[in-house]
Amino acid sequence: MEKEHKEFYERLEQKGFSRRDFMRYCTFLTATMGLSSSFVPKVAEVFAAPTQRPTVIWLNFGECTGCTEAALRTVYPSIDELILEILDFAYHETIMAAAGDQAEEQLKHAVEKNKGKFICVVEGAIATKFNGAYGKIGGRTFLEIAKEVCPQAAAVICIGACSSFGGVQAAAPNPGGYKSVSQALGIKTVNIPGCPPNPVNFVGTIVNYLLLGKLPALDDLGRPLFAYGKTIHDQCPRRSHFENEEFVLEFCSEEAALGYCLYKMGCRGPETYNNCPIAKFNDGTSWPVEAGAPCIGCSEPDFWDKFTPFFEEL
Ligand code: FSX
Ligand code: SF4
Ligand code: F3S
Repeated sequence: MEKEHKEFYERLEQKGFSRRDFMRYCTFLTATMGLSSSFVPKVAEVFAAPTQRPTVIWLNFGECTGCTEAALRTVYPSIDELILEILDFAYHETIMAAAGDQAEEQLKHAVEKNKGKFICVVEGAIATKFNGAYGKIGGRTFLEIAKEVCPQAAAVICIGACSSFGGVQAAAPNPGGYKSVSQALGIKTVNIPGCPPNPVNFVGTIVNYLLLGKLPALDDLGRPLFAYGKTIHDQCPRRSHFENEEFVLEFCSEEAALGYCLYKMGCRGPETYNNCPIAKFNDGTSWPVEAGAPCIGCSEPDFWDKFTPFFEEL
């Protein structure tokens, strides 16, 4: 165990993170997961001395790879890369060395070898019209690949708005008949929506699974309650301005500089469930409303259709 710890901290240092940065991250992660601070050492152990590293098969369908970028590269090197310490990636198009036929072989082999045990992470929506012709990899449709891989997994985790709810591909007029994974396959999935989602909510879901042996509690849209249990509006630091009817009516105005409420600039915080005000992005740097942009509701189903035109009060 001691040796493992030492090697872990050495690897961390090579990436530019001190033991202290790591403990800070574990404290933040534990709080985000809604666990008491007594869990911090246990959460640290999950990374520093993993007793299991579940196999992950990560599928990319109709999407922009923003979810992968958010999870692995926001600030390079990112502390979110710690996910690589606790998961064994058997297939991930962006980070694996194999390409072409070799990659396809790798996928087939990984599914066969880990049947019923692997975690399937899906990024992107699935085209369903015209036999799925709107999205193919290696000559096979997204739908074919998903049908072959997802039902064999121990759990299917949808990362991002696209796999969770369809995302921009499924926005009207949706010529390809794009659907979320659960709609396209008729299965239950754990959904981590956002465009892109906050990596900490993905990492929290995985750590919950490794630490407590189960997936976190979900809302009726499949979203972990620890992250999506409250609206943006209920956690927003600008909320008192909303109550006082102090609104920004124009970007770059005096009211904007004063940090007034963005409701009249189209903020969908009241309709949107997510933990952005608390978790923030890029290692806690900021989040849309803090940066002066209204929330566009990126973690809600059909937000492209439901919440556009953006930047206008509905
Ligand atoms: Fe979708 Fe992921 Fe939006 Fe992009 O890949 S959630 S388009 S930010 O990033 O799937
Ligand atoms: Fe609510 Fe948005 Fe105003 Fe914040 S900025 S208080 S989320 S309406
Ligand atoms: Fe998305 Fe709104 Fe958060 S736009 S990133 S849910 S503040």
